[in-house]
Amino acid sequence: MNTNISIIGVPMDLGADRRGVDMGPSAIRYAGVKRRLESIGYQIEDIGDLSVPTPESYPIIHDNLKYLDEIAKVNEKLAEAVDREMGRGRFPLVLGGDHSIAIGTIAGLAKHKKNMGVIWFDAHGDINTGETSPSGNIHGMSLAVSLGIGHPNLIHIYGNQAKIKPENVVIIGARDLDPGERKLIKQLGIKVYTMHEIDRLGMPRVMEEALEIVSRGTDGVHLSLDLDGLDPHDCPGVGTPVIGGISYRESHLAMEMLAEADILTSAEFVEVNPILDVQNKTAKVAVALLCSAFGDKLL
Ligand code: 4U7
Ligand code: MN
Ligand code: MN
Ligand code: MN
Repeated sequence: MNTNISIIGVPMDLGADRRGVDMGPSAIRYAGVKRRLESIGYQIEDIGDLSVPTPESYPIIHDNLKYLDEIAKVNEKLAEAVDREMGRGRFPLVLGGDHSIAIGTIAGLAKHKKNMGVIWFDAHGDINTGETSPSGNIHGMSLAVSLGIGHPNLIHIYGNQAKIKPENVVIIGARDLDPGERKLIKQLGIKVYTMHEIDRLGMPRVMEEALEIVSRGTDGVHLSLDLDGLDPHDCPGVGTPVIGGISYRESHLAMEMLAEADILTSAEFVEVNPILDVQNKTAKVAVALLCSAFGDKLL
């Protein structure tokens, strides 16, 4: 594993309805991300937060793609930052912010990785488009956009169209998929481990299969971890909680198996909402998971 990590904060909340995820990067820093990663042997450079416009200062122009232009601009800047840190030979660790920032993260990574594997850890598929989305919130569209499906202003961010391929993507933890998302997932043949598969096969088997899929023929693996993939009991501080999620232990096991496979080349932790949280619990879980993903073993 690359031991030089660059932290990039993105206080984005234009992609989600509930305000509060803009404080996510700050909450994760407060939970000790730098200190904890340093204590297990990593060199951390925190490049700070990108600037994100305040929703109150902008009108909503497209009801089915809220804050489209502002989100596109921030993601262009994020892509640039990720590209630059990758170019410096560093591991980009992006802290959100709502999940619309995956658009910029993945676009930046795509400059270096032409056949990247992606683990999308989430209660949701985030594979809506302006046409299928029930909310118009772009944080529910970022996987579709990265696959080259969606509004032209989003899919053309930092390079043309598809940044990743459906056969290199696995979704883990899904339990709230909209009708349009189900259709697209089937059409593209994306491998989804819903809560049903996790209950049935168990997390060890799910991760063995998932790791095989994302590492087969790929030139890197990106982890896009939405904290709402976990059960709201363990992670109450998320914008769109869905009951019946992945447990604290199962999620740690998943991260530990990922660390053992030693394939991770970038990661983002998103959707931490301190306003809805209880004593920064969700940010603390994010940091604990991060340490497991980076190979922390207690003994
Ligand atoms: B998140 C939703 F309708 N699917 O599109 C939508 F249920 O990044 C939720 O995973 C999206 O938190 C959640 O608005 C996006 C909804
Ligand atoms: Mn989600
Ligand atoms: Mn998400
Ligand atoms: Mn969410």
